[in-house]
Amino acid sequence: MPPMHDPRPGLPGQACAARVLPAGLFAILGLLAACGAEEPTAKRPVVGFSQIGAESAWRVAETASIVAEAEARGMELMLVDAQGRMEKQLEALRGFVAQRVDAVILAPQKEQGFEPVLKELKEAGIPVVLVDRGVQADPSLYATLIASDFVAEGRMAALWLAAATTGDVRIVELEGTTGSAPAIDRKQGFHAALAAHPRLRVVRSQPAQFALAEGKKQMEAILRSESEPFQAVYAHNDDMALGAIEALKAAGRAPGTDVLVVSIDATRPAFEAMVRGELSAAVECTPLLGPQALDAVQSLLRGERVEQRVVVADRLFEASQAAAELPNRRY
Ligand code: GZL
Repeated sequence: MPPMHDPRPGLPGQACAARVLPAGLFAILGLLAACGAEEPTAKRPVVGFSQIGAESAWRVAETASIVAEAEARGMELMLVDAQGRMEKQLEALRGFVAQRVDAVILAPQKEQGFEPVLKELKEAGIPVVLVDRGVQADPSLYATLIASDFVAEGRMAALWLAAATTGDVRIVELEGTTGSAPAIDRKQGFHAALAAHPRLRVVRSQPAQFALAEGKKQMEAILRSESEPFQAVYAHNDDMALGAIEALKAAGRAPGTDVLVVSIDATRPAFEAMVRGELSAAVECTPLLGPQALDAVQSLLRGERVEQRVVVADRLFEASQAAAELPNRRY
């Protein structure tokens, strides 16, 4: 029986085990023979995935992408959701060491605090693929970082705001999770770009942890306390922007019209807000990192080297493009 070709990348041994086997023992034996008498119980690779939580639509989409891709490639994924608690991520990673998983995918909540456990994973010979956020640690402790360039995202948001406005612009900034790579870098990129546009000035900057409810709460507090009007909101992600939009509307402001709102992620809810004219622009930061993450895992399990840094490309969408683009959105 000619071996069926499995188009999905996989380990040679795994190609057999991951294939969809036709019914009937004979077919299975024939297939195994074609794979060179593979053990019928060829071990599927076990991958530990330490995920931050489900704080935003982006995060939920990232988890779904990685889970779906592991499944499609016949790999066993142990997903541990830390529910936004850093200590639970560290606990999960030490659990992966104890269970001797074959590889780890990590979305690190903050930049600081992961180096000790990354050393333990390295000592255990377990390769680590970082996705979506970086860490302050010796780069030899992880195989690769697959993430967007958050500094560039912040710069794109600032340059768009400069091009979309004239005269003085007072800006309110809603920051992502304190200490996280995207919050640090999106702030840095935005403020560095503003240096060339002194008429644009950030007058308030508040952390809102990438969460819609917190974005709304912080904006309500700012609207109560800010004596002078502001003309723009820069949110480090869509969820906080959408929360701020709710607060602005409740206060009688017209988000997208008398106060421009620019955010990052470009999730489907952001496109829907742009179609409504409430969100002015969104910088895309794709969460669909499953294929690249599992490519890296499979390369590492084959003993191959991988790029230390994979930069995921981003682009900005304006409200005028939203209706045409919305049907294409996959998260
Ligand atoms: C970016 C990611 C950020 C998103 C937020 O890679 O870490 O975390 O921008 C998410 O929506 O909560």
